Amino acid sequence: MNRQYDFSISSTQYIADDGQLIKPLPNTVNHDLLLEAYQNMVLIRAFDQKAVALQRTGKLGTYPSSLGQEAIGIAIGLAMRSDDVFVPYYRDHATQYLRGVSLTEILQYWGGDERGSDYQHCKEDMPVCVPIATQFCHAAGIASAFKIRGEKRASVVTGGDGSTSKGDFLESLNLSGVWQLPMVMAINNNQWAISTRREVQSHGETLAQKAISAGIPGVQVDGNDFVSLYDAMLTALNRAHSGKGPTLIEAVSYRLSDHTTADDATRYRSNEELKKGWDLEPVKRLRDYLHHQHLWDSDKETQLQQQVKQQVDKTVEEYLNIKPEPPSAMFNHLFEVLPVPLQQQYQEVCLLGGAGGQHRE
Ligand SMILES: Cc1ncc(C[n+]2csc(CCOP(=O)(O)OP(=O)(O)O)c2C)c(N)n1
Repeated sequence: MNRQYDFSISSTQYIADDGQLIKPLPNTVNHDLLLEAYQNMVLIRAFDQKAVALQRTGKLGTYPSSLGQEAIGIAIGLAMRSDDVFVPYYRDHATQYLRGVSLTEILQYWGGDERGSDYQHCKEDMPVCVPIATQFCHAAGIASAFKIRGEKRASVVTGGDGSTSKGDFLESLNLSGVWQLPMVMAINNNQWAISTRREVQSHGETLAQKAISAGIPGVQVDGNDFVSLYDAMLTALNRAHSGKGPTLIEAVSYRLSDHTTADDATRYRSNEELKKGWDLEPVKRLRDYLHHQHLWDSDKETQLQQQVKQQVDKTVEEYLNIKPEPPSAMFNHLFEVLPVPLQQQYQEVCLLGGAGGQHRE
């Protein structure tokens, strides 16, 4: 036998399912950070619940819930530096919010108004990506630009377990290794890609091991444990910022919601499995930990819930008060110069809903 290579994938968890500490907190994490993380996780959960309710009453378009992935979103958002660039997929409301995208903008986007992607802050972050895995190519491009310009910044890109089967993901992963790009790829392995189970998605034991083929570090963390993910993100970002190249992080979580509001997950998964998912969920886990440490109590929780409700209600009011653009606006957001085959459609839409044109014909 010639030369042999041995590989292993590490898997990290600090806070157990019952909120007890398994090992001492890493020195990147303190209690103030955990309180900040918890409060943001509660806010995003309340926002998410309201967004689903808005869709159900016809006031929002199809919406992908982030229920169960709050720890991932908040950890990424808190770990990133403001001059890094975030390249999100469609379940990343939490990170987007921490990056400076307002909750109103998030509702606006999912309400079908492209102005929701014209962020008033964090102008360099990318809009939500709905085509699966294309965002990895965008992130690789952005990271290449940072490298060529000698800027000590990183691109951070997210995707689901399903996205790791796509060529765009694998090509970007490979390129990130060859060019040693300052890039962090965080996979939200929430066990399902619509109705396709994780086991059907890949025969590999982990998704993190895909990093091995690209010659870059790949780690698996408990995606319901804020601490594990935050620490892994900081390590990966430090690597990227100091020119040491990319990292692939697989965060193991569970999608507690339907895939989107257009889906009915009861058609393909059992109640028992969902119940198990709820036993592992991230918000309760961090709250239990904070209780065990005497950092949280029921009065603080009641106060937080009231605060969060007010913030979400205000967001919804703002969103519902936005004057819609005419239907023709969808052409303007896509094209600077309208392609000839679409010109007739544009004229027809203008007749139906009034013009809103900015483009040159
Ligand atoms: C290129 C492309 N193919 C197919 C789809 C349809 N589609 C939307 S979501 C989805 C599953 C994605 O699952 P995963 O990557 O695991 O992310 P999750 O939604 O579970 O967070 C698919 C196939 C799409 N949006 N884009």
